[in-house]
Amino acid sequence: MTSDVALEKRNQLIKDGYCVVDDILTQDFLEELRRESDRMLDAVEHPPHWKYQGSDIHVRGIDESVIDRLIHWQPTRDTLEEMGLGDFKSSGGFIILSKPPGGPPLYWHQDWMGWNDPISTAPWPQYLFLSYYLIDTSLENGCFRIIPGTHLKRIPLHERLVQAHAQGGYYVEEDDPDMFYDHPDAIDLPVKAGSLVIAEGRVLHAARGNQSDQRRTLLLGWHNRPPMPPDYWIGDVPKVIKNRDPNAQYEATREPGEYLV
Ligand SMILES: O=C(O)CCC(=O)C(=O)O
Ligand SMILES: [Fe+2]
Repeated sequence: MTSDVALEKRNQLIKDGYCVVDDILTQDFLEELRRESDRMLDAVEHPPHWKYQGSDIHVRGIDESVIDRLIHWQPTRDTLEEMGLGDFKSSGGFIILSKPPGGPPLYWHQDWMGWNDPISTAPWPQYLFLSYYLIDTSLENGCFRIIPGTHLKRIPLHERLVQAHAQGGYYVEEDDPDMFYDHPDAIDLPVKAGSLVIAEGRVLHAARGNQSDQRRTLLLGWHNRPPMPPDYWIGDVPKVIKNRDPNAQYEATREPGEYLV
């Protein structure tokens, strides 16, 4: 990746809350990831609360060598480095999210659990998910959706959403008018198999339903960096971050509070 492209991608991630890097996996590794994720998906019962995510299988690198290789995949590490995001570290695993044929859409949500922490105001990325879709995605088979900029700015929809996943999302109705709202600013993000989607944990995102006859599998890994301005940052640093107590404990919450303006 040229330095111009790397900068452009980072700027898009900062402003919109996502960017896409094409062709990051080799065909061989992609096929291996498909085989291995199919094996793991087929080995477990799918409980009813997986309805909206399709599946939610957390796999650690120390337990599955294929996941360990994905965590350390050199083309991705090189890309992060080129983008100035080399200080992001993997949580140590990936989540297999596989929407079966006929699976419903995933509701609007964000995944940041640290909203009590002043670092939530960071105008730079702090908490990212790296997603590898293992087949081409489209409007028909459950592509990713996002409302750009919502990681930094509150919109009316924030007030109308139930918290995601175990915090409430599991139990919403399939026709919930807010959780599945057709927001005018939402964009669809169909991608090619083997592309990498880098996205903000704080941004509002969702996925379309799968109306195809093939499972739509995604491997999603959480990445974090130290709570301080990155080297590349030349903009303002919020006062609450300058004054942040590094030793304080912040009770986890997925509910955006005073730090989302
Ligand atoms: O299925 C997708 O495309 C996104 C999944 C997701 O955002 C989640 O499970 O939190
Ligand atoms: Fe999510």
